[in-house]
Amino acid sequence: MPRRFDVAELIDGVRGGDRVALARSITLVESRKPEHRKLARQMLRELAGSSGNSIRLGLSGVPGAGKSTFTDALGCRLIDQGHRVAVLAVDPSSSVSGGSVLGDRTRMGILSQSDDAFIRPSPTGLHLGGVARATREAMLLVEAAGYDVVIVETVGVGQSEVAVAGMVDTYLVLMLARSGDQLQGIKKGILELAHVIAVNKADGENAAEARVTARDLSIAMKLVSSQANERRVPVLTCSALEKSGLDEVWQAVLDHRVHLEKTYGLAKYRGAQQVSWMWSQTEAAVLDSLHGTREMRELAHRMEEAVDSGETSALDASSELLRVFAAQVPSLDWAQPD
Ligand SMILES: Nc1nc2c(ncn2[C@@H]2O[C@H](COP(=O)(O)OP(=O)(O)OP(=O)(O)O)[C@@H](O)[C@H]2O)c(=O)[nH]1
Ligand SMILES: [Mg+2]
Repeated sequence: MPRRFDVAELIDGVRGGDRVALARSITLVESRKPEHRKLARQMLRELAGSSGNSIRLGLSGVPGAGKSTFTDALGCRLIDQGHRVAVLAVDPSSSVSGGSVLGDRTRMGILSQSDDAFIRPSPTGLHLGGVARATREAMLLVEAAGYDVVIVETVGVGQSEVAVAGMVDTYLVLMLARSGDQLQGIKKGILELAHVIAVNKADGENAAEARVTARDLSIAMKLVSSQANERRVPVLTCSALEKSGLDEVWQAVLDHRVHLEKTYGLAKYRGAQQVSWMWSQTEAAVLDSLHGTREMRELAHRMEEAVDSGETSALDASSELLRVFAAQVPSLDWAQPD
């Protein structure tokens, strides 16, 4: 891979829908190198006016729920309707596994061959904060390249779902019939993020059970809902394999957008997401810096021991940490928050 990035060339390429330039511009936003971060910011600033014009859909579900199969089937359908579809992934474990979305490109075999689809696996070698940041920025790039549906896929475990919910307009959760994880999911708060739920694999012998699960989930979702007059989260069934129920799921996604627009406003919703993104980036940077220098780490170690042994009070130690940190602030480099 060449080391140098020509921002002007990348911007032209992205605007012109050139896939190689788009892929390369995403590689640039995935880089943590300070000089690359500077270039990435410059590129994103210049492309800001061209992004935002897409339906941003989050998709999650436990491994094997059928996310890739679903994305393939839905994506092809949307392309037939004239859309251009980008698929991104947030999978912090992919640095270990090697990237599941890339790994199962075969499951998106049809979509990956379309000129109107762009599939990008989760970046590797970054922790969740870095993956989330890179994916957000990649979303802006694919939008600037003219993709008007962006599907951000994530596995149904842990914090990555919260990160994805914070960057999309509509959050779709794929479930399995009788997987026994429905109520657990609710407890974990995963379903609280959902705007649309679909019980997948509603085919063959499984169809009846999927319908029962959907009904049970629908009842359970009413309990999750905190206000009586809140929008009811639709719980549908579909089969990604047989391509049934997909139009209904997509319609529910569009209905949610209409609801969002009417009640809150899409622009305001995205604005609020940006505000919390601003804070999470700022806070993460401060926290990183707090532990970022050798002097701070050594002081932290000493303070921990002193507090632990009762020699110093927690409050005094905290004041000391802050005093030394504050003295370092003017010389810190904040350019690289993750
Ligand atoms: N019967 C049936 N099988 C399905 C359906 N959708 C997916 N599958 C199968 O379920 C298995 C897992 O599907 P994937 O699409 O890879 O699931 P995934 O959620 O992307 O899985 P991970 O990438 O591992 O998280 C595959 O063998 C699919 O063929 C469906 O609607 N019906
Ligand atoms: Mg998959």
